[in-house]
Amino acid sequence: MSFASPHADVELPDPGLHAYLFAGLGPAELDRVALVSAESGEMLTYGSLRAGVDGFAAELAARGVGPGDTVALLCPNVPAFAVAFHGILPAGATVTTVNVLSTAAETAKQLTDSGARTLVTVTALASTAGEALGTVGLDAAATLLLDAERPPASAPAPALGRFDPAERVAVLPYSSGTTGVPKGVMLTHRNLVANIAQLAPVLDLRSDDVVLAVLPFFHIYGMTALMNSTLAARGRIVTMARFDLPTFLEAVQRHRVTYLFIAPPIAVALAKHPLVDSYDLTSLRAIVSGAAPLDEDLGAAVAQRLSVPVVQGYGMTELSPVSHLVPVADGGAGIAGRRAPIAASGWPLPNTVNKLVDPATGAEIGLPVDGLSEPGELWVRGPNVMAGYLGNPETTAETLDADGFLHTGDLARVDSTGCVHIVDRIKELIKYKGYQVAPAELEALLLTHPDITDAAVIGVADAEGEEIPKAFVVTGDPALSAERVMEFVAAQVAPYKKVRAVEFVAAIPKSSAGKILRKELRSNQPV
Ligand code: 4UV
Repeated sequence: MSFASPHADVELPDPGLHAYLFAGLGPAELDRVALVSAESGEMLTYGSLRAGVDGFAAELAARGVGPGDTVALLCPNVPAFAVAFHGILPAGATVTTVNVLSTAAETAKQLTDSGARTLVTVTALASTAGEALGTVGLDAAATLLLDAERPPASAPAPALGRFDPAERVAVLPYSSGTTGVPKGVMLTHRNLVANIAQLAPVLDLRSDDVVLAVLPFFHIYGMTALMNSTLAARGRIVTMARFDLPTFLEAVQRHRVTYLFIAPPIAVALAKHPLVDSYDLTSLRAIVSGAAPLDEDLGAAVAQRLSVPVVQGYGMTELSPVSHLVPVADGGAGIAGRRAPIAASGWPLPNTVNKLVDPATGAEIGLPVDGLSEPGELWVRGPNVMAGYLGNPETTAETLDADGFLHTGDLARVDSTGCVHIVDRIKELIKYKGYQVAPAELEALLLTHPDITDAAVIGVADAEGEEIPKAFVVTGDPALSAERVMEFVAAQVAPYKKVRAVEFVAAIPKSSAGKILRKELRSNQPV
């Protein structure tokens, strides 16, 4: 039995993302601040943002970039990110956002897979960008530098021919999904616009809100929830290029921030760090946590210390990304008189339908009369479900079924009102501080070590309960130490992908088809 969102459907806007956000800007909105950097104070009004976006689109068009092309964006959270991101779309192209922590080799891999021939970046990342371009046979001419000093160009945007927002891919973020290495997730203009519209009544962002944007815009959470939803509401975004607690607290105080989007590691700092008491954080009215499970006691400690409601949202790159949220309106008061516990991920967003399916039997699990249901895999259908994985029809078919349901690979329980509690992950994916780590990528890398004959990687909890990647390694060399294995990986991957624990084993448990039996590895871990 499927269950629908308890919210009334919202109207799904027709236009592409650029027109949806910028076409209706009224004269009174042009002088409002859209983005301001917490670090440099650099600022863009809605008027200068739109002018910059149009000028950037014109510049790309003059370089020959147009429909069918993909442009890579390697940029931290600075106001110019929005200029580049939204400038690529009216040029008719697709944006593939690259994690700023990526090594040159990882960036090159994404350039190759996505087919991007142009890379937009900032001076600070130009050397990684240059190395990556060199690897794929492109030279510096393929780079477009976005500098704070660069005045927004004032050229009019290129005339965009008619296009179908439900067909044209707007962004191509990378996600490993339920299995394997990272893949390009094709999100259309319609997907992104729909998710902003579905979120609007539930997020309750207003034009007088000030949102602190420390979660990266290159990840779909930052892109849709922080950047695009705030722009749609005509609110103000305070950008932070990286998390550091004093700058974060100072920014909340100085900019009178009202709304925070966080991932659980930031909740730990807000609940526990003594520095929090030294700042005036009374401007805050809402905190949304997502990207990984938030512990009930931890969330409650943040809510109590800051006197601000803390609610969870649940999302996945393949869902543009949000499918569930505890409504922020009414201070998280809930639905149908039911206040969700902080540990709950919330109710399905408007215009979506869910199913809960027993992964062993395929049987559907219905809503319980009271309490929580049995656990099942969460399936989601709605206008925010991706078009598919780029160049990967088989994996697309395994994830997205013929009825339009996306199989999330997450195990959930649900209450009688349809409020979802994520209880476990049945897919391979590991989350380190909210960042995706694909075991298949680390396993392939470990196998390139001359002394490693077999390897498997799973997520385990460290002493603080934080999920970390752990490698199981088979070697014939008794001198190979855990440290050497960790150093070998660390030298070749972005820091969040490091292997942080190693166990030497005689053999990796595998099925008769040669698939790693991760469940078996997991069940041998101390809890
Ligand atoms: O693909 P991804 O990296 O995507 C995300 C997106 C999270 C968002 C986005 C917007 C929001 O407003 C919001 O609240 C959350 O993380 O990783 C997808 C996987 O991350 C885990 C789960 O395993 C997904 O399949 N995950 C995401 N949110 C939660 C979560 C959560 N609230 N609780 C437990 N696991």
